[in-house]
Amino acid sequence: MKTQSGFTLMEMMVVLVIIGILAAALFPKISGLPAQAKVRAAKSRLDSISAAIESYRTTEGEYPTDYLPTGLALNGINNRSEALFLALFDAEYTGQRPSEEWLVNTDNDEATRNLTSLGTRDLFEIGDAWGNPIVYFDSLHYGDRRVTTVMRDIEYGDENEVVPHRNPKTDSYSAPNSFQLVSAGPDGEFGTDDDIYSFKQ
Ligand SMILES: [Ca+2]
Ligand SMILES: [Ca+2]
Repeated sequence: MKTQSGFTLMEMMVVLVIIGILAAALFPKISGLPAQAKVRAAKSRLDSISAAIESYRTTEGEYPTDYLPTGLALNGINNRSEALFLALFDAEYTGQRPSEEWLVNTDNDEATRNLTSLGTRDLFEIGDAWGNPIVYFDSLHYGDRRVTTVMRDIEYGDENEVVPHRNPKTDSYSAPNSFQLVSAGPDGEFGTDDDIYSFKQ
């Protein structure tokens, strides 16, 4: 009886050790990065996408358009983010690209045909560190209407509108001759103080 009980205890200890090892291995992924580190990661992601956009300009002679091609099934949401995705993942484009792991599709839409090198019709957005679409503004269209975005953690149809950033002192557009990338930041909402930009405000 005593031997039986001791053996069970040892089994339990072995199981606990295994659980401990698994927990240690999985913990960083479960807990995620601390908030500050995540903001830094988000900024460096914007830098990386900016570099890809500059690479596109070098290769193609102009910045990617933030207009979707005509003839796609359009839902009017995430358009400018999706246009950037289509440009940088175009099968013909040979320059620098953002990581495929950053792609999200918060409005779950598809193009009427396959337009990218990925072999799928998904109209992806390039997501920020919190899985929300990064909004892209081509300076040619700053004056055009605002863009509507669906955020990851809110119900479909609960829209978040974004406009290009302006210098609060001069009221002129920031990055007037290039482009703007905007992440909604940790709060997942555009137009608040924690928004992250690809340029100096
Ligand atoms: Ca989409
Ligand atoms: Ca925000």
